[in-house]
Amino acid sequence: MISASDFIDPARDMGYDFYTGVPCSFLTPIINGVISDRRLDYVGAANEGAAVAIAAGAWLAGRKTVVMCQNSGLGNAVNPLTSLNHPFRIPTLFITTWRGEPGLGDEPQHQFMGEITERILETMSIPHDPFPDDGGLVAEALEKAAAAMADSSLPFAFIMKKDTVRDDGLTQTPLPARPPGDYADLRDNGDRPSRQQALERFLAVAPDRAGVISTTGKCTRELFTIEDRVQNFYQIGSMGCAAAMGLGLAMNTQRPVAVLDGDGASLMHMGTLATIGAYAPPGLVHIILDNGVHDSTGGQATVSEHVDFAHVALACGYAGAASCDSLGGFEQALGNAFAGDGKDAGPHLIHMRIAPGSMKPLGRPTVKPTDVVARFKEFLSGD
Ligand SMILES: Cc1ncc(C[n+]2csc(CCOP(=O)(O)OP(=O)(O)O)c2C)c(N)n1
Repeated sequence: MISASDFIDPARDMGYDFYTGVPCSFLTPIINGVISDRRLDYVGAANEGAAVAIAAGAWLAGRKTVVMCQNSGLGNAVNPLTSLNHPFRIPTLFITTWRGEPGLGDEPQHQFMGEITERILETMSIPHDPFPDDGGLVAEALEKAAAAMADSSLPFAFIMKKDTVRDDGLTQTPLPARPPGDYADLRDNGDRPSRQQALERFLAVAPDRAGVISTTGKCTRELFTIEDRVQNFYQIGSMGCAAAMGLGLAMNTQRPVAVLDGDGASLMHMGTLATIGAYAPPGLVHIILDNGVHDSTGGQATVSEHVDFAHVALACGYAGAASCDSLGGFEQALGNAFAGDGKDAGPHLIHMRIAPGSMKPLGRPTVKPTDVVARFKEFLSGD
C-alpha cells in the first residue's frame, strides 16, 4: 500500500497536474489526495467520457492530464477514447480501478466487467500496467507510462486494485457560488436560417483569436467547407464531447473558446452543462445550433423542441444565456458573449434555433486529425 502523495508528488514533478474523472471507492484516497492538493487542478466530470474529453481539451492547451475512473465507467469512456484520443493522438494517463477483479469476490454488478477490464483496454490498444502498490515502484511505473505516451501519443492506463492507496482524508474547497446569470430573449419567431447561414455569421462576428471546437457530423463538415482555418478543431467523432473539450481548453487558455454544438450532441452529454456552469471558465461560449433533428444521420427528430437550453444553462450556473432564431438575434448574442474578448463574464450559452438541412455540395475535413491538432496547438501557443 502507498500513500496518495507517493504517487501525486512524483507525477506532479513530471508535469501531471490536471486531473479529471468520476470517483470509485477504490480510488477514494487518490482522488481525495488530488482534490486536497492545492497545487493540482481537479475537474469532477459528469461521466467518464466527458472526463476523457475535458482532459483532451486541457492537453491541447499544454497540460499533462490524468483521467481517473471506476472500470464500470470504461464503457462511458470508450467512445472518446476510440474516436477522439485515437484519431487525434491525444495522450492521457488513465487510471481505472479493478472492481470485480477475478478472485476478489466483488458485487455481482462488477464481476463481468472485472473479467473483461484488461481485454477492453487491450481491444482499444491502450497499454496498461498495475497501479504501483509500493512507493519504490512509482517512479519506474510513471517513467514507463510517460515513455509509452511520448512514443505513441496515446493514453496509457494503470489498473488499480482494491486497497492500493492509503486514505489520508479530504480537504475540499467548495466551488464559489455565483449570482444568477443574465438571460436575453432575442427570438424573432420568423423563418429560421440554415446552419450554413448561422456558421457564416459566426465566422464574421466571432473574434479570430477564438479557438473553435465543432461537433461531429454536418456541423463540422459545413464549417470546414465554408472556411478551413487553423483555429478550427473538427471534432469528427466523440459525439456530445465538444462542450467537455471546450471546458478543458477554456480552463487552460487565455483565448476565447467557442463550441459549436448540435442539439442531439448536447442532449447526449447534458451533464456537461452542469460541469461547465460549476467550473465556469469565463472565456467559453457554448453555441447550440438546434435544428430539432439528427440532421447528419437522416433527420430523425431529437427532443430539443421541448428543451429550453438557455434556461438549463442558467440553472447550471452559466453567467449568461440567450435564445435566438434569426441571424440578427444570433449576431447580437454573439456580440454579447464575446464582449471583452469573451473573457468578461462567461461562460455563455447561445441557443440558436435553425432549420434542418445542410449545404450542397458538402465537403468533409480533408486535413488529417493529427494535422488539425498540430496547427491548433500552434495557434494556441501564438497567444
Ligand atoms: C456516440 C455516437 N452515437 C451516434 C453517432 C452517429 N451520429 C453522428 S452525427 C449524429 C447526429 C448529431 O445530431 P446533432 O448533434 O443534433 O447534429 P446535426 O446532425 O443535427 O447537425 C449521430 C447520431 C455517433 N457518431 N456517435
